[in-house]
Amino acid sequence: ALVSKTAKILVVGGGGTIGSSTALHLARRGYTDIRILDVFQIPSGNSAGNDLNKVAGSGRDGVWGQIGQASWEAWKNDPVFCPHCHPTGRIDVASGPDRKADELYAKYQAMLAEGRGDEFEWLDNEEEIVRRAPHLHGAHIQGWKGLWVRESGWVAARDALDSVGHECRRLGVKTAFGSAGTFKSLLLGTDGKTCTGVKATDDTEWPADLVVLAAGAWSPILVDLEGQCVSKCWVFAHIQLSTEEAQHFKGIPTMYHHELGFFIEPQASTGLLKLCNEFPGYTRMAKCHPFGLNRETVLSVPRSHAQHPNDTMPDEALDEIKRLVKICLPHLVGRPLINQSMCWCTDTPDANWLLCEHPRFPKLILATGDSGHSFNTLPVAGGEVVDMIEGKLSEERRQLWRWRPGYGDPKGTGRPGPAPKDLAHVLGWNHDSPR
Ligand code: FSA
Repeated sequence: ALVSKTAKILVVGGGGTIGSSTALHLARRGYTDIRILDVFQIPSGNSAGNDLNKVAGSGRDGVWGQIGQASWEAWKNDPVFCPHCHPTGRIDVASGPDRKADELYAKYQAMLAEGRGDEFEWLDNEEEIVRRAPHLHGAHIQGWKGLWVRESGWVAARDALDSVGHECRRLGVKTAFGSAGTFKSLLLGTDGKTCTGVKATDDTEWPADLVVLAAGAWSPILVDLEGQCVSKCWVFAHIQLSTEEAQHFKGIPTMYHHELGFFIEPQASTGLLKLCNEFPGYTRMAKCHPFGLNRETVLSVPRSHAQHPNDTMPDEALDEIKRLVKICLPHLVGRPLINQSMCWCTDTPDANWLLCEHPRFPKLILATGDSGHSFNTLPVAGGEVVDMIEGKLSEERRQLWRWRPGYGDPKGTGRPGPAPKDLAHVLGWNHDSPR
């Protein structure tokens, strides 16, 4: 293990998904001196996890399948998480027959071969889809194919993060927010490289034996990650449903379409239906100066909705959300799209986490590279980070999460399809201050 149970540990960006989970797992394993630093209290307004809901559940294969399964078990059974879990099932759909439909079918066959046939169902036509997803009655889904996934659904994201925050405080985790919690630089020891703490923007110095950088989309602009993470934003909007309308959607499975987007059962208490389009994300290239780089550089710099609530959304993204409504929920066409917002994630080229010690700054642990699939893992992500700190990762996982500049897809997208556009090149994105 890198440190003892009484070591002073800082979790930078600890108000978000990977950070709060790390603080929780450290506390549960008996570490006694943990402090979360973040711009905002948990659930941090800068976190993509500070959201009405997120897709969750198992259904992938390989290591991510194992992580998904462990996460889903915890979502269903761990008292910190289970009040926020909605096991409605999920349907992954394709406008097939196409490549995506073939891929889904191959996945179905693989699950059958593993003896997990009862967890999945192949939906070969519109009628079979509507039987699992009655709210798609009247939708324009002729010819569609789908895979129903039983061990899945959605989670009330903000509420779950809040729950982690409460549990952390109950277990004695300390916090600092605002300018005293906002990262300015690392503190280094007399050798000029060992990380010995963090300096905040108000110049508070927080000494530490170990620093975990879990700042999500902000990670690559705070500390030099040598191009391993590219931060991007994604878009969502809500439709306010009446009580009766929300009742009509009660218990519906999450629907995910790899090109059109996805939506989730509306929360009973608010009747808000969240809608997302699916696309490669937008960057926002701007000057910045990450710690550890001896000059300014240009990287994709996140711009938080919480700090810039008047920013608008690109027209094309709104059009795509309207297209999702038109195809899947035609009876809601024309309804106001409210609470329009963008949230920021950071992608690695191979879509695997970056969980390792920074090679140039011993005692600085990187816990980032979310790649869009970490919220699902909120109950276990931090356990993976602590396993890494304690030297308990399997060789396979140590390899997956390792420091790896230059590895993988040189476009740095971590996803198939076109490279992301920059916000500077799309219409309709207005913001209230100069870039
Ligand atoms: O399959 C899923 O777990 C949905 S991930 C949600 C999402 O909005 C992505 O669709 C998007 O591409 C990005 O990765 C952010 O997360």
